[in-house]
Amino acid sequence: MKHTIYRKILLNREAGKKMFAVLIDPEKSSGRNFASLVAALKVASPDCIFIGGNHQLRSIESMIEILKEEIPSDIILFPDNASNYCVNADALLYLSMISGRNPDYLIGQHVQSSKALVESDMEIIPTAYLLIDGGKPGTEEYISNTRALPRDHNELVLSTVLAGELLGMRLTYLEAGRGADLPVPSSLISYLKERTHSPLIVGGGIDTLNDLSLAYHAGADLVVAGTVFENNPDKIIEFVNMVHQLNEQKDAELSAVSSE
Ligand code: 1GP
Repeated sequence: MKHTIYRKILLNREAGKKMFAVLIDPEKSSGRNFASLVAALKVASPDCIFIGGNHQLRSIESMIEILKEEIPSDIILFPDNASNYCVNADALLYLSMISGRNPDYLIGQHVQSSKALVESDMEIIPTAYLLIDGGKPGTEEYISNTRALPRDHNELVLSTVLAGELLGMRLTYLEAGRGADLPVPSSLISYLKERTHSPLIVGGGIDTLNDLSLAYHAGADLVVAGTVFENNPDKIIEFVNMVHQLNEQKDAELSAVSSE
């Protein structure tokens, strides 16, 4: 089993470097939309592209082929159900929705896809997926038939993340929901950062550079954004530049410390 991308995430976290992913929903990114998305991604490539959607998708194979040819980002599948994957991506987040109690999203979907995934060449990354109340009922709740965790109950979220870690999940994904009104609170991110070990992915409702900066400063290792780019792909460039700036600052701090 490969661990290349997971290792990259760990190494970046150890070096204090932040990572950024653009979420592409294939249903909303066809034709001209996709072409302008690719054009922006070529100017400023994020660390990863997440491919995911809430519904049954058309074939995403050719979309992945184009992305792989055009940009250097890792292509990671972020599937919403067992049949929602194709094997030419670099990795797949093997999500277990541990914020909910729907067995289908805890293990059922996994049993359906496990054999094919083991036979594929993709890196499979066991990921604890937690829906956090994003200020409005999200599609994720509706589709999974689960309820999001309250955004102000830090201890409950912590117990859930720790349970995921004890079960062997390598990454923790805090999801406020696609197009959420409110991103995951930075106070919750920092609370978890101090008390957990797995790299933290944060997504949902991150629409501004300020949202992005708050998530990183609170302790997010990898931030995911999608909706904000749907009508304005050029914004990707601003977001990626900001991550580069933060990482350059970190490098400068480290070299200042080592030359003391
Ligand atoms: C990824 O669902 C999010 O975790 C993406 O949310 O579309 O609101 O950026 P947005």
